[in-house]
Amino acid sequence: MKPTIYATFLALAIAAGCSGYKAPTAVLPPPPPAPPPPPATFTVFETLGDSVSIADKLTEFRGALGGVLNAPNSPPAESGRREINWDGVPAALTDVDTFPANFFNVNSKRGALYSTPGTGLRIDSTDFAAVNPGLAAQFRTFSAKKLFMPVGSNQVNVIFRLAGTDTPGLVKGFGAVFADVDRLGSTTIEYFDVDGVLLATVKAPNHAGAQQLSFTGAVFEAPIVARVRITSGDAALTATSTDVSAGGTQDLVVMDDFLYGEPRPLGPDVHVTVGNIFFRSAQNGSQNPAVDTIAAGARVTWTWNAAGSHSIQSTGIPPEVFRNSVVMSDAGSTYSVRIFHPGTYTYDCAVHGAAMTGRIVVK
Ligand SMILES: [Cu+2]
Repeated sequence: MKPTIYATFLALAIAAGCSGYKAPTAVLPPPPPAPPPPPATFTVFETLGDSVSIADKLTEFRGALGGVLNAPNSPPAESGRREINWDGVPAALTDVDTFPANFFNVNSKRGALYSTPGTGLRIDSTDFAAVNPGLAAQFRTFSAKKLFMPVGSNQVNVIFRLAGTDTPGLVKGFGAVFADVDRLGSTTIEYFDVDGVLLATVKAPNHAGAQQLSFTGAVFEAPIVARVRITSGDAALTATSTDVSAGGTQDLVVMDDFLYGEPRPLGPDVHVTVGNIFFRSAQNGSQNPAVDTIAAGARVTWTWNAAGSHSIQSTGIPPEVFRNSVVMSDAGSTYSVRIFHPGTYTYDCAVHGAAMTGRIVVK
């Protein structure tokens, strides 16, 4: 009867252990292992071909961004998308290395601002033959006839504003058409949240030889992208660069159309008080459970207001989980998370369990 013997020994061991037991005064239970925060989920759209054959994928991408094209200079909208094809840029700002970084939020209001580690931005009507005659046959256009490229760099950042304003915006997705991607990985779009945390990286599909077009883009579940960083090929264009398809060593790539979600404002942060022994919403006073609703990508901050040791412990089922805090006991301690994936996120305190509960609803 092995199980019985086992149980007897166990009972004796517990009894022996408890006989000299004294309640610890300062030792707290170790925090449970933190579950991984839910990844921001997204859908990738990509295709390779000529200006006719890639069009269907762009139509699909537009649908995922939200159908309606909001016209240049129209006020911020609640949904839909914006597009930039460069072709309407005035002649005075074309074929120069000084294209204004704020043109598409000031001159033509579409909520996009650019920056580059290089020395400028260029809208080119010559397929970049004006920069380097050797490139005359290198790049095709998707929408004739202007193309885009930073000057002195292969990288450009796009940050977003509510169209025509200085208010930071977040987009649901972003995609771009690239000309002449020869090498997989030479051309990428990286997506960052409002804190600069990388949410996703997509690689433009490549071809070998023929001067084709590539499209790649990602659409998220909600507007959570504050910045994209585009790496367009291996190197900046120079007067002497030669593409890998023409005997050079570097994959030279330029950009045509940009498509992105309508920039939306970041949802307000919410605050929860951590008391002894309760969680209380600062928004609506609800308590045990404290119940708060946030927009995807917004931040929840818990602030300790009293004595006692408490923690924030996510108690949901993946993917409705977030990273736990450690146990803290000083008044004024804070803990924050951003949650990107819509859903309902329950939590309690690792010290007090079901006596302290809360819930975050992410829309
Ligand atoms: Cu507690």
